Amino acid sequence: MSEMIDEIVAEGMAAIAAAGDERALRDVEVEFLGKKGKVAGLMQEMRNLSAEERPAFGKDVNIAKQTLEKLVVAARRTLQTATLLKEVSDPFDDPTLPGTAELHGGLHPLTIVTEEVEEIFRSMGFIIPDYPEAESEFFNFEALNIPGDHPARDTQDTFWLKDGNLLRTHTSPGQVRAMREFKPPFKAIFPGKVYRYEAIDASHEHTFHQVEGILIDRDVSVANLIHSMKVLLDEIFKRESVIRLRPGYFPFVEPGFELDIQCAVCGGSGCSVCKQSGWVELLPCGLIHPNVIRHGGLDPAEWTGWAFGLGLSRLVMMKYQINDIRHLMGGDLRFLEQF
Ligand code: FA5
Repeated sequence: MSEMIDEIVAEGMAAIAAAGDERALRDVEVEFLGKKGKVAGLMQEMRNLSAEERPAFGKDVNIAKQTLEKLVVAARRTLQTATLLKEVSDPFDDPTLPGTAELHGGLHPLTIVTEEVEEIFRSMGFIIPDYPEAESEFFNFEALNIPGDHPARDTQDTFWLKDGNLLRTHTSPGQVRAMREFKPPFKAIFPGKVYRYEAIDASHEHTFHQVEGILIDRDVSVANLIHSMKVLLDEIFKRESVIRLRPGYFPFVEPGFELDIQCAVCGGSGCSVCKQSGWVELLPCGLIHPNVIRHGGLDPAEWTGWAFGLGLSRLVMMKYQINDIRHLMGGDLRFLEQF
């Protein structure tokens, strides 16, 4: 019986010595020391021994097992050292060279400014619902007092979808959706992407971002609207902004205003962003038209409100002094990595 043990130990020692890499060594380990390995097989032989012979045989098998285990550990260490030495002695591999820099993602400037705007409004108690980009003709136009033959439709050339719906041309459809969704009084903003089938240039994109704001309450006044818009712009630009107010026509507000901001890219002297005028159209706004309030399911004799539609893409351009809107959605990493 003890020859059997010696034979297996000799066989195991030879196999361990012959294992050329860690994987081969692992196979040898399993073959001899695994649960169903050769050493475990020796233990099965105990059944054929007398009670007196068993203790000595068990002891010898244990010694054999420990011998092989120690040899496996030593062989593994030798193989690992050899691998390491091979790596460091590679003439093309200089371990003192700096590693490859990791690439880190960053937030898009539109995301940064959207989050800022959301924070300003959230702190003033506004809620921020989300409304669909694929919109119905009813919410995008009719509910906003823009019937099919209205000339205002021409100012917002539309991408129509095959099913008769459209890609929203502005965030204003959310006005009626919000009135139907929330119990007045309430105030809400909804930022998002809008689409217009129009020629693009340094200040016009076919896909751009707006933030709509709406406040519904009793006895809302123009003075309240203008004050709120001023607070908003001062908060966004973190300084007193230079603005001007012009009458503006939008069928869904009455009266309506165009609130322009002095161009921050050129400081008012004229550039491609402001089309050499020194001013950027940024914040159209007005008191919500009674017909729109009615479409929202509210009684205009009781409820009034104001709304604005901030050109978010242009705001980002003002904040970061970007002179061409096409950079924003162009996907050029050299541009985006600057933020
Ligand atoms: C509207 O879209 C109205 N829905 C805004 C509104 C809301 C008025 C609530 C009154 C009350 P307008 O078409 O002017 O209006 O667009 C709003 C803003 O979006 C503009 O002031 C401008 O900053 C921006 N904008 C318009 N067209 C483009 C474009 N092609 N590319 C980038 N920004 C644009």
